[in-house]
Amino acid sequence: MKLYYSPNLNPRVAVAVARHLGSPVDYRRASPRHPDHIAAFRAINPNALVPVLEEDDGRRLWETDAIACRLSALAGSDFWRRGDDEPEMILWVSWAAHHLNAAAGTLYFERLIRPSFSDQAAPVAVIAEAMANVRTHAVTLDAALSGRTWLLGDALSYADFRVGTALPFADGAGLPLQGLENLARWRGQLEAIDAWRAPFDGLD
Ligand SMILES: N[C@@H](CCC(=O)N[C@@H](CS)C(=O)NCC(=O)O)C(=O)O
Repeated sequence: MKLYYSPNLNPRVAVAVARHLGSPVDYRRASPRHPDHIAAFRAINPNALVPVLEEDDGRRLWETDAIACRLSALAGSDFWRRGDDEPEMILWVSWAAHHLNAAAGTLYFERLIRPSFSDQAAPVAVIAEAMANVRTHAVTLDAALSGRTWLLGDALSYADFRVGTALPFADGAGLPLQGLENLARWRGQLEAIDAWRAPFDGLD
């Protein structure tokens, strides 16, 4: 089973999930958007993006959430919750995609990725809107974490990894997280997990 990845936002989460679960994957570093690779990579993922999980029977999954769901099932783990806790986990996975990570992803792109291929300054209005949105969603997250160890209560779940997607890049992307104590405490808990803090250790 192969996991195609790059060091960026979403594949970082997929690699962290595989490491956390001890999944028996062969990690394959990829540059799907490189002009020399994009056409060939579209045969692996028509979106030319990573992560992609390729199973030994040739089945492929793209999308970080689908990969986390599959790896958790293969590991026999409840990291991807089933049963009564599943709707609340999906709440956070969906909220992260549509709200927090959408806004944080804009800052990640404009401040960390754009400078690697363009010397044009990031658009001021885009940055201002993303900053305001990240702050709003970070305050929501901080309040939700009050009195809870992890997002679903006492035990870590995929919701924590998915909502935390942008946190490893928070300093470089300038995410406005100041003064949010519950969020800071939870971020520290994530950082204490080897698979989260250093998912690429020992990989190319
Ligand atoms: N919705 C997809 C997004 C995947 C995506 O945007 N991947 C980006 C990195 S964050 C990518 O492959 N960029 C090219 C690269 O990293 O080389 C997911 O959640 O997995």
